[in-house]
Amino acid sequence: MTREVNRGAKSPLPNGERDLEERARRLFAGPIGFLKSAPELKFLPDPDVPEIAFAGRSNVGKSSLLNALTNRKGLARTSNTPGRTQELNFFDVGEPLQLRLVDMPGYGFAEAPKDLVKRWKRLVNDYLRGRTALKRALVLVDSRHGLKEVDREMMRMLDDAAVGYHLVLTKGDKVKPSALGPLYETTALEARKHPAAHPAIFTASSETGSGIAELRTAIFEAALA
Ligand SMILES: Nc1nc2c(ncn2[C@@H]2O[C@H](COP(=O)(O)OP(=O)(O)O)[C@@H](O)[C@H]2O)c(=O)[nH]1
Ligand SMILES: [Mg+2]
Repeated sequence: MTREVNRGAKSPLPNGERDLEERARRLFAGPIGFLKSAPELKFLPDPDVPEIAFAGRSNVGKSSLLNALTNRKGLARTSNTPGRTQELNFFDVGEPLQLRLVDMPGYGFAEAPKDLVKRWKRLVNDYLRGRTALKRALVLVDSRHGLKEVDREMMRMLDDAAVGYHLVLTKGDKVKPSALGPLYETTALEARKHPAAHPAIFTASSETGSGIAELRTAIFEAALA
């Protein structure tokens, strides 16, 4: 269990898990490329490999995390213009293809027109409910803010669609180490109330790279192990 309380401490891993971590590292160091954007379900790629989806409020650090995980600067666009992308973005990982990362449109941006929110909900809900290739989701939560009502709504959507997910506390470098522990505890406590939430939650920083290797391993494990 202590391994799951990922606060940057190095705990010795059993051999099998070190092997997983190394395989994950190698996969993410290899070929990765943008496949396509799907503004509607009919544009989804064939569900021929496992998918891992990323969700989170706009500006939570989703694009930065995708770039950090894949060790590439410009793979996912990082921007300060929240709520502009309204598509599911697919990234192919591995050659031959092993898995897909799916960047879901951000939510919770202020002043979103009602019909845009409706469209977002329909697209995301339909994807979550109908996608057998979807193996797990990561719900990103800004360490400075903790869980917000919009995040809980996302968690309920995943619960209802029976898609297992991990919470990931992002921008860990932005909060004091002394604040990260209590934040971890309250977030984990709340995760326990959600049937599809995995008890292991992660902390990460795309800035310092802390927690990134552990996340890669979790993604690898969820998709391929
Ligand atoms: N300090 C710090 N800033 C981050 C981190 N991740 C993202 N950011 C910043 O937060 C802002 C939003 O990031 P972005 O990845 O575009 O968020 P997205 O809207 O969720 O895709 C940008 O200014 C990033 O540089 C992090 O781990 N640490
Ligand atoms: Mg983004």
